[in-house]
Amino acid sequence: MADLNGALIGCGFFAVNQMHAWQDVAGAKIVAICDRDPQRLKIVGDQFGIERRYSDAAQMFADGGFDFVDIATTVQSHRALVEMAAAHKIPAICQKPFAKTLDDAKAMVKVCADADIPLMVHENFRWQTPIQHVKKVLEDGIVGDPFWGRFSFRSGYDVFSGQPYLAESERFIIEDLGIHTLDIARYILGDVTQLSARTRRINQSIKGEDVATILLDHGSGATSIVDVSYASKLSTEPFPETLIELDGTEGSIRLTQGYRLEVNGRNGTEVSDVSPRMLSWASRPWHNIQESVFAIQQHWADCLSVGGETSTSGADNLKTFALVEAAYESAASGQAVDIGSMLR
Ligand code: NAD
Ligand code: 89V
Repeated sequence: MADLNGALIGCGFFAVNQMHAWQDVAGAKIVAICDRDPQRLKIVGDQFGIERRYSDAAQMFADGGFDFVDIATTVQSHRALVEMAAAHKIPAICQKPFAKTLDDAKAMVKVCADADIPLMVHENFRWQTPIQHVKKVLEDGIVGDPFWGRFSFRSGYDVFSGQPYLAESERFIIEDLGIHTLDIARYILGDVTQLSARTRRINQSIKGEDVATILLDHGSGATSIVDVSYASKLSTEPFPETLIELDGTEGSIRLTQGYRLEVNGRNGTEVSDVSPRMLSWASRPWHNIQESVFAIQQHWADCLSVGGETSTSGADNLKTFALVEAAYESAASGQAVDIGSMLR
């Protein structure tokens, strides 16, 4: 079967990972790129040998010649670009955060459903190798039914040098990073019915919150904590590892720093190394994220060629995005927030 041809919009900091990953994906390749910043367009075009270059996404869609679009811009442009893709009936991948508001996200899902095109959110953290291992242990029933969990990302990494816009946003850690951790909590323990959140801003030179603690009630009856921080000064910097604790009716799982997985279950205690692969273009400490970028893009190419909904479809991501909105609402009001009513 011929390769799927893709176009990528937004040639910034993170798109370089996406472009590398597309080179490794079987069955898809990028044939056109777009960025309104001519310098970024040239850097990425030259690095990856892409001849078709656009400063205007509307012009690129009008010219066509591609089977899907990968939207790698920051959130402000997501709705307009997804709507443009739907208008041209082009299947779309959209980076996280999916939208500025839940209402925008719902509208984006609807416009793609109405146009009958697949829409996937580039929510890659659940595709990380260690997270996939945890999911498999649960699915194999080794620890029984999980009734409690903790999903933790605590770091002192300077995320602002690579992504300076993060220091300027009124909403920071929940919208940018907690969104991944909340998605992992949903992926592992199922959908959430209610949550409560508390936030803090420790780093006074940024605008948004950099610490959040979120208590989740899952529909399964499990309870979990999602805690995220960019203000944690640790002896060994764990960025960008998500650490997981799960207690089940028959055992427990601990994913600890250094990609160490300890499973205490029906077969006794087993410890394994679940480190991500170091792809040829990857670099530490980002290799965990970089491998998941390849994995989610391969998943997209596979689903697009044979059909079937992606794991992080737009519709699925509404349920993660609602948790982000709810966390801000709860932190502001001090009250628990019901998730079901937000999704109706
Ligand atoms: P960036 O600012 O470095 O890059 C964005 C690029 O998009 C810029 O070059 C800008 O000129 C271009 N752009 C913006 N609007 C445009 C438009 N309408 N048309 C054409 N070009 C446009 O941002 P970044 O750090 O690369 O982040 C991009 C997205 O990726 C963000 O949503 C961010 O949250 C997400 N991200 C995801 C991960 C992950 O692991 N999933 C990691 C980092 C960043
Ligand atoms: O995923 C992200 O958007 C990134 C990072 C992992 C560094 O938080 O900002």
